Amino acid sequence: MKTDAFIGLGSNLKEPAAQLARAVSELAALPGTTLVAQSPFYASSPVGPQDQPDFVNGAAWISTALPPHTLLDHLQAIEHAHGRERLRHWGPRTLDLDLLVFGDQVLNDDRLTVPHRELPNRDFALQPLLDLKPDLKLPDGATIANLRAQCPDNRLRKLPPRDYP
Ligand code: A4P
Ligand code: MG
Repeated sequence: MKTDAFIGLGSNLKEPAAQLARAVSELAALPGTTLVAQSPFYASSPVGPQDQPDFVNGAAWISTALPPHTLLDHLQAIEHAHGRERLRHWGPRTLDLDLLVFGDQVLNDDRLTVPHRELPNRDFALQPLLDLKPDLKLPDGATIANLRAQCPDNRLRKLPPRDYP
């Protein structure tokens, strides 16, 4: 059985939009997984430390037979392959892949909190989800559209398609 999952993508180092584009192809190539759609990419002001470049953010909708913790292993392996180092909480990074939503599952353990705990506070994650699936709901019934309307504004700027090397 396959589950619809939504992955948030973020980067603010080393040609961020190209990092995201590559990551989408890598997600599409995961075992037991197909890419349903990818969102437009957005430039966004950093949340957290302000002494870092703007981010590029987007999201991918996948359909996967992988269980959530195995999917997280793969997300972390992809981050690692992009040269991701964990230097500073909410600091600059070449690639951040967050499991935003995994079907209607609610997970809370030492490796995974799903839906992602910061999702309601982040327009740069909510807007791409809204682009992908305007009627998407969280397991508690909250609609992405309502969360997006209530969320702090982070100066999102939609990037033209394929605006990367
Ligand atoms: N983890 C728990 N739940 C999840 C989940 N749903 N998806 C655990 C992915 N990982 C999850 O993450 C730390 C641990 O979270 C992982 O080991 C995993 O087991 P990390 O990626 O190693 O560390 P981090 O990214 O520095 O911390 P955190 O809290 O995940 O940061 P965020 O939430 O990813 O935020 N501003 C803009 N404009 N755009 C951004 O994309 N991103 C961040 C990072 C800050 N500011 C930003 C952006
Ligand atoms: Mg993260």
